Amino acid sequence: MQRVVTAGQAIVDGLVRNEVQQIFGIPGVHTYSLFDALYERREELAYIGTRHEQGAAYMAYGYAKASGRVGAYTCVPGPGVLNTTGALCTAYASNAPVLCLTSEIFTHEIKKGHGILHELPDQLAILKGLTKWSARIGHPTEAPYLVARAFEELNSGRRRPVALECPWDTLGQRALVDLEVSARPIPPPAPDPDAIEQAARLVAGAVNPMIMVGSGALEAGEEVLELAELLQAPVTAHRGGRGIVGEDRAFGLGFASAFPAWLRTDVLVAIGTRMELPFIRWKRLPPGLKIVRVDIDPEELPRRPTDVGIVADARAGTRALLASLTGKIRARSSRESEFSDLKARARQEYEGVQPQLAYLDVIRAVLPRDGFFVEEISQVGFTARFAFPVYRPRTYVASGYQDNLGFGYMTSLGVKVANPRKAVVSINGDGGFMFGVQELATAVQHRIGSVAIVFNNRSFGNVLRDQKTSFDGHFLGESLRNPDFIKLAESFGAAGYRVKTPAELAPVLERALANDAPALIEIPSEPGAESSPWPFIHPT
Ligand SMILES: Cc1ncc(C[n+]2csc(CCOP(=O)(O)OP(=O)(O)O)c2C)c(N)n1
Ligand SMILES: [Mg+2]
Repeated sequence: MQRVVTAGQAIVDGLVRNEVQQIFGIPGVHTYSLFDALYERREELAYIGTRHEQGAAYMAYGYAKASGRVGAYTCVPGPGVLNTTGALCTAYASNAPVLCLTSEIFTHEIKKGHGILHELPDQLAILKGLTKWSARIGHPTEAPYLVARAFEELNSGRRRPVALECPWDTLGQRALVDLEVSARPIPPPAPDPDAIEQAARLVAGAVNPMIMVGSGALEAGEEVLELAELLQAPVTAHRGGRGIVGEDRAFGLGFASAFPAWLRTDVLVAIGTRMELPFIRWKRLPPGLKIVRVDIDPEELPRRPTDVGIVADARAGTRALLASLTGKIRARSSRESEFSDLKARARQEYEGVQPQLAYLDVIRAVLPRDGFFVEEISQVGFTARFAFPVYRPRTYVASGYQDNLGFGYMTSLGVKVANPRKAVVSINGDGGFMFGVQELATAVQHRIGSVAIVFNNRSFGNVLRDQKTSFDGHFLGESLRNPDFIKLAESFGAAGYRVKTPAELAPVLERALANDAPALIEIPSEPGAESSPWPFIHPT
């Protein structure tokens, strides 16, 4: 179908064709033609305006992480797009399909250095350095092809963010454009039969196998569980893979529970994971360990020692491994009671991580099984990684290896937009929450009922502990003088609650979730009062 349209209209048409239903953003003079096109298609593609570009990008990130659908945002070039770089590197770090849509200065001004509004020396180079793929749309006729290409990148292989920029003049330029261009993602490679055979032989001979999953295995829950049952192997995950096998099931183990089993592991089956746990957190490999990996990204495999690497989609690769194991493996006796002992022992060991654990227990008890939990870089967040059981894939939202303070509240709004009927809780430190506090206004304006719990210890608590224990109490930059969080929430039009004990939290959280409206629950405490979660993340 050929029509005379602006590049802005062609881009928006491409988004709609690729089933984008939601976009977050902030407009500006460079993107007016894009916004006019969004206005035309507002029934098909909903728009949520945020109070800072980082909010838009984190909401797109949360939307993508929680749903598996593409999370899209738009912003002006220069400072606008730079404001989103923290979220872009987070999406890159956690394999989230995020689309950044921005503009550029006038085409004839690019790289001239005249000092034009929002000019950067080389914006496209910055975008390319932060994404899987980025391109400039130089003419309206290119728009459908480059939008399709963006979706090919978003939906092929390892899912990571992409960016498109279209100069101010081009966005409003009209041309006869062929709009009917479909994205054709590259199909994943079929698992190599020789590699599968080799892997199956290793796995069949394992006495103490372990399965580790990352966000690459989010869609492979059924296959992973089947493999776990066949091998009687524990399944563990660090962040992105949590809930693929529910941690309330016999085979799903939080990483603190899995650690003692790790020390005896002879074959690791790692599916869709960089293996951060063994190589960066646990920092030791059991003697004689063999590693079998399934990963869609061929560049990922050589980064770590790998005995058998299978380049495949997690589902197809695991399915092929299962098929090859039939006949090679005899029924194994149940190890379920061993796994529940491991869980009970770990729980006993980390019982002392207080008061974080007591609060997390309450949140777990109140949050429905399919509710979402958005962590933060905080005392409660670190504890949650091993002590907050996750039951379903995608319901535990983290920031991947960036661990970037402040992502949580803004991300939780995107999670809620993608799942309007599900409960969404974000747990924030007082420090991290203030990174995105302005998005309380977005939550109220657009009725996004995510509940923010703010643990207010009047400090960057983690910094405080490190300066106390490792730098002789040379405190600098750790202490925070905060606003009154209740008044703050209320001034935005959100509900504000203050609770002082885990017991008080339960009814308040229940109420806040039942109201399904923006809410902030402050939990005050004294600086430095939390016990350290770190021994369970980096065990010695
Ligand atoms: C973007 C970014 N800036 C700074 C840091 C360093 N950092 C890690 S934890 C932390 C303190 C967090 O304080 P708060 O949110 O109040 O949580 P608490 O540790 O007090 O529970 C800081 C500053 C970071 N991880 N990311
Ligand atoms: Mg704090």
